Amino acid sequence: MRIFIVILVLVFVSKEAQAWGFKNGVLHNSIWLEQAAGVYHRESRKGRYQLTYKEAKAVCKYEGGTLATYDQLEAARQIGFHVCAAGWFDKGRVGYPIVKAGSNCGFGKTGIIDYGYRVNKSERWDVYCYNPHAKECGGVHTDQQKVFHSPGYPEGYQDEQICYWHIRVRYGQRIRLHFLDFDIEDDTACLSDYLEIYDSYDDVAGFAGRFCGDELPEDFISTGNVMTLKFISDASVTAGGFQLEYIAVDSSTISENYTDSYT
Ligand SMILES: [Ca+2]
Repeated sequence: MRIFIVILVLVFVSKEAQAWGFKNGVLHNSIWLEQAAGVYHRESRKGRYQLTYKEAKAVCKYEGGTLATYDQLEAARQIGFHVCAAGWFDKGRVGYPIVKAGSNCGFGKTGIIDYGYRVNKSERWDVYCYNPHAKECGGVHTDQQKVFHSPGYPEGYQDEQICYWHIRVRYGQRIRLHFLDFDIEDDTACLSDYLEIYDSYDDVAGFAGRFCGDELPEDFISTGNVMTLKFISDASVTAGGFQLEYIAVDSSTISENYTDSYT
């Protein structure tokens, strides 16, 4: 019986690891930003390998960037940009940057793993964009505790922002979110600008709330060790933005009493 349970746990853990897409110590998910020297990797919101060349170009353009060139991708790789996912880059070429050789990625080689110029531009891959002036927006947080804020804070945020913050703490811990300041363009359904919380590693599952206006949202505690925050602003009217703090807490310490004493 005990062995049975151990096997169940192992199956669960390995499934979790797959869902997270860890490869060679680098995490890959549509919206986990990895950026270096202005180069970053993007998946379609639908998942991995869903972008045609035309769509890939549109993804970069939408964010004010362009497709990365081979040289830009290589420059990023030289400072540690390592992604185990093939994406379009400039001139219809496909490949990915590998820093550390691994048997399950990049055929054991390092460098730009180059699939060459694709004849069929309807093939579906990810994309590598280049935007050295990308607005500071989103990121991956793995610290035990951190304060972060909307872009430009305490100045107001800008129009047309799309930010994702991913918080990941140690396995077995949970994340407690505490808002310090909050001011987002107000409308009744939060359709214009909003901050969303997802009790999940992406914004597909685990929706936990959408917020706008200037009322501080209540503290939120994740059920697992990951959380995603998504901030969107539309084309007009901005506001002061927000600042928040998260702290990693051990699951066992969370109780009603804890909640009371923290606030
Ligand atoms: Ca707005």
